[in-house]
Amino acid sequence: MSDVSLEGDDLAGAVGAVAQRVRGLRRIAVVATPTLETVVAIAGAVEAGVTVVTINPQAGETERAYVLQDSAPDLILDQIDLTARAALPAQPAPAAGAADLPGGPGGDESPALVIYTSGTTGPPKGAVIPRRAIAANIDALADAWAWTPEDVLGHALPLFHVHGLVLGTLGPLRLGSALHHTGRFAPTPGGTLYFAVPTMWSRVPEPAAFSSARLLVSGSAALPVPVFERLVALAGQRVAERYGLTETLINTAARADGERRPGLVGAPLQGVEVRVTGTDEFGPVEVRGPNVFSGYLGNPAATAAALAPDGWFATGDLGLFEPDGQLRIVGRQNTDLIKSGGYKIGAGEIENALLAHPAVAETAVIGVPDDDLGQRIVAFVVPHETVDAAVLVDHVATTLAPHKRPREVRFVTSLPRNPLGKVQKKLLT
Ligand code: MCA
Ligand code: AMP
Repeated sequence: MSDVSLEGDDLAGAVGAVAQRVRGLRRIAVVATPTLETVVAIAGAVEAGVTVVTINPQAGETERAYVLQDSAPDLILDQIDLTARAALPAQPAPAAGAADLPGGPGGDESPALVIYTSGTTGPPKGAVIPRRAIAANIDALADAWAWTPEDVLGHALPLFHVHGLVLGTLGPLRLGSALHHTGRFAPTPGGTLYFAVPTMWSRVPEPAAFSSARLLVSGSAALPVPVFERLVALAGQRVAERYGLTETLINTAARADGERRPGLVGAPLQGVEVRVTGTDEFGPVEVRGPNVFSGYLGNPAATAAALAPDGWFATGDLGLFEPDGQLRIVGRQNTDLIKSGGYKIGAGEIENALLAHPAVAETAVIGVPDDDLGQRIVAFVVPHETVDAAVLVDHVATTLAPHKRPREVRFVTSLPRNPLGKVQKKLLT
């Protein structure tokens, strides 16, 4: 891919042109390829107060159809070509009733983004992220990381999730710093600040190339201690970890001017409350603050299950506070949520996809520890008929998305079940 860039008045002009075209719409879906077009399209919609539903450009038919049906956008921007203005409506329809979303267009409580995130069972849920959460979170991160317009941020993150979109794109746009999206993760000329998931930090071939950066940040999954230490030894850099969720954006972060210790994800950001409940040494982590989402789109039951009326959000993570006030994440309450390469993937969603294949009689999906991905997806399958593992892997990759595909399929004659017939995943190895 050749280098393309946009800055200053040209950037503002392109964003303003999109804003003008979409203003008045209720929500649009953007197929968020990692391109400048996506940045301009999303920024334009945000400027116009139009909600953006992000779609993974690699989403398969089933996943994409589900997201579009669930979110019912007024317009889908796919393969956006900014020169082809025909892709955008000349006179957008007036806003339809947005009864399912709180707040008026452009107001602080109004929804800026709907980002789909996996649950343990069934299809993903659309997390509704209001404008105030994005603004508050970026400003709190600017404080934690001394992030200024002089920074040059480098990353290679996908643009349909919080990490690459809210932190990695809206962050520089709000704070006025440069962003270099590098395609594949690599150092960039003048780079002062880098964001990446642990898999990317672990794969860096020449860590020394990052030695001139001001701050390296890792998040979306736990950074293994050996990866932290390798960057200390070979780049002279202590990576700053931060901890977040799609529903809460970022909750805690190691500070640029603070101690950065391996295995710790820092202290709560400005304005964010974090508590560990229960009486054990570690317990469920809960979060409250302006960073917390409004709810799941059209799913009040799921919202009520996670977000209490007094504003505390149950993250599903288990953690403890160290004596110095930094949080340590020690695991998750539900092992049916898998983190692979920084993506959250629900075991149930993959099981449902596999069960839709005619050769699959029964299946159980688990995450197993993996040096490269953190966890890798393994599917245990009881087949009806002979089938190649590769066919099933491809089936998941093409109906859902490639990152949700099992990295391994193990054929078995039966699944271990308890007397009530529930699969005992702990016995699967
Ligand atoms: C492989 N490929 C396939 C198949 N096999 N395509 C179709 N069918 C198949 N059977 C393709 C893939 O699409 C990909 O293509 C290429 O082969 C390599 O695949 P894969 O091995 O999956 O990719 P990878 O190199 O292992 O990716 C590792 C990665 C990626 C780059 C670290 O996992 C990644 O981008 N992770 C970021 C996740 C993230 O942003 N999470 C933030 C969530 P191609 O090369 O063309 O793509 S937000 C969050 O968690 C909270 C808020 C937080 O705290 O941040
Ligand atoms: P997602 O829903 O994709 O936004 O993933 C959120 C989950 O990622 C959290 O609930 C955590 O389990 C995990 N996570 C994010 N950042 C970290 C981190 N620095 N250390 C450990 N786990 C993390």
